[in-house]
Amino acid sequence: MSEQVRPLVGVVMGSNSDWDVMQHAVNMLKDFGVPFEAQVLSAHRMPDEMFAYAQAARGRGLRAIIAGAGGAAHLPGMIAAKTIVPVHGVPVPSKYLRGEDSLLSIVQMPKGVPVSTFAIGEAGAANAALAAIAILAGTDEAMAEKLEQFRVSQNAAAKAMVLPQ
Ligand code: RP5
Repeated sequence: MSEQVRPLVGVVMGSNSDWDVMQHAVNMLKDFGVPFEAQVLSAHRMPDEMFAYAQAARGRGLRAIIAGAGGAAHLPGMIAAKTIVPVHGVPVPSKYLRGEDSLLSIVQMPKGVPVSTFAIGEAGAANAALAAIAILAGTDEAMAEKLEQFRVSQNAAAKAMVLPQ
């Protein structure tokens, strides 16, 4: 899956079983009109392809990479090891440990190779996209304005919340 123009954000995930969660990152990028690409890139099943993707990322113009994986979630850290493009890690809920294994695998990067780690699941995926958008907003005033408006709309929605009587 990819947009027509040159992608600025790469979304990768360890399996198509991660899609239910990772689609929330893709949907947010679409909402903001961010050119992106999305694909399966498995750390343990596609290690050579993973390194090739990471090594080419900066030269291809990617400004951020969102990497989601579950279980022993090596993908974000191993991509980060091979590129200076900011990597946003999304812990995908796992079958047996509910994603706590994914979270700890991603968040506990040793000093020197950062991975920005987000919440387990859908909120993490959406927020990883918002963080990527914030990076783009640093040099794109129109994107910055969209992000400001997004916050304004959330403020209005929260103020309009009504509790049961
Ligand atoms: C990880 O293993 C993937 O990121 C996924 O969360 C998990 C299970 O993968 P499948 O067995 O569903 O392909 O690599």
